[in-house]
Amino acid sequence: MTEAPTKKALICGITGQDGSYLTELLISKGYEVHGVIRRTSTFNTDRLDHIYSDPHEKRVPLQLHFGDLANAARLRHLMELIQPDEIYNLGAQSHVRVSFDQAEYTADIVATGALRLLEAFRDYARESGKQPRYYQAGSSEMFGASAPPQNEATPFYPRSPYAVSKVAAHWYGVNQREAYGLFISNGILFNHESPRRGETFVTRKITRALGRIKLGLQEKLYLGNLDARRDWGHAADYVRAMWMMLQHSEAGDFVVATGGNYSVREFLELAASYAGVDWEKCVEKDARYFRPTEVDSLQGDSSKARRVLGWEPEISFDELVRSMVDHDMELAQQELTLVRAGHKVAPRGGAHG
Ligand code: NAP
Ligand code: F7E
Repeated sequence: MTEAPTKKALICGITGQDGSYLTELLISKGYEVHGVIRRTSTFNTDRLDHIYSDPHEKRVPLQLHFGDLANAARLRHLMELIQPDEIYNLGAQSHVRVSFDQAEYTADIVATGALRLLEAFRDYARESGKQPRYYQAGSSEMFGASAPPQNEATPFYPRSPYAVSKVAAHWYGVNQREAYGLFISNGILFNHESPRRGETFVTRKITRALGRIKLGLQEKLYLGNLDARRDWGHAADYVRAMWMMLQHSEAGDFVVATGGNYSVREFLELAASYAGVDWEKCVEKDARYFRPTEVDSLQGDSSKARRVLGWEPEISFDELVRSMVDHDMELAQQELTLVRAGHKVAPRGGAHG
């Protein structure tokens, strides 16, 4: 019996939260995974270090290539070189607050960058004669001011340069699907978090600070709007939905969400009670973390993904919060050990977090 050829995936945005979980999932399914990484002056592969092996070894399941969504020629070259069966575009300047300060850059990477990758994909599909499949990482931010619950029929009403750029990327994908008959699926994913979440997104900022406050490494946690409401799921569940979209017989657009709806304050209360910290004594408001236009409430209706793909989340909100607090308590413990040994540790929370 002949073995099925190994599937190849190309992931743009592999060093991010979702990129690392998706890589684990694809390798567990026997894929050869290729990732696009940006050249940086310090290592940016922390989230992949546990998966990565020496490229000099024979048949390594993960290979990394320098590239950037700003560089069309390189994206095209990588596609021709790797000949992937599946392409996942997770690359983005993904911070909503930062997108107000760096609107043009955000549009260049999130909107035009998606177009660059899609055009490389179209030409690769045509020239290779293969039928590759493409996933575009869309966001619930595209719904913005549209009232919850939001599903595939809800009008987009973006409220930030990031969200406007994601809407453009979404429609570039739809247009290429219709114009050229390509397999391009858009995920419309609601917020998803994990212990690997970037530290300037609110959930991780909270759990990271609670660990440090509990162990006396930090006194205050500065936050913005505590009344915003989000539908928070776990990233490991959400990358499975991405993969399922590309295994389905037809391409389409899919909302991925838990259906829950909690305020930032509720997340904070739950995390703080689990961590054993009195949050009212240490949390202060800081105007710099408010957005010029806010997205007040997101709650996804993912009945299409559940019905058509058979997807459903496996990790509850409670489990998500606990796993993040546990992880960050452990990190704070490691920092405390360093401090006691006389090392200086950097304060957390960025200028725009
Ligand atoms: P993330 O942690 O911020 O990761 C973003 C990834 O994009 C990183 O690998 C980053 O590389 C890469 N990137 C940034 N600029 C790039 C460029 N110019 N060229 C190529 N790659 C670039 O985001 P995430 O949470 O994993 O989210 C993955 C995708 O889903 C993003 O497109 C995000 O906008 C979207 N999304 C996220 C959520 C969510 O709740 N997490 C929800 C809906 C949609 P560096 O490591 O070098 O910075
Ligand atoms: O903010 C409020 C803030 O930055 C959530 C990205 O992955 O999910 C993410 O975007 C809420 C907002 O995520 C702070 O105003 C209060 O209402 O964690 P966040 P986000 O903006 O929802 C979507 C789906 C994406 O696609 C994005 O890529 O929390 N908030 N105080 C704060 N937010 C931050 N960051 N920091 C604060 O101090």
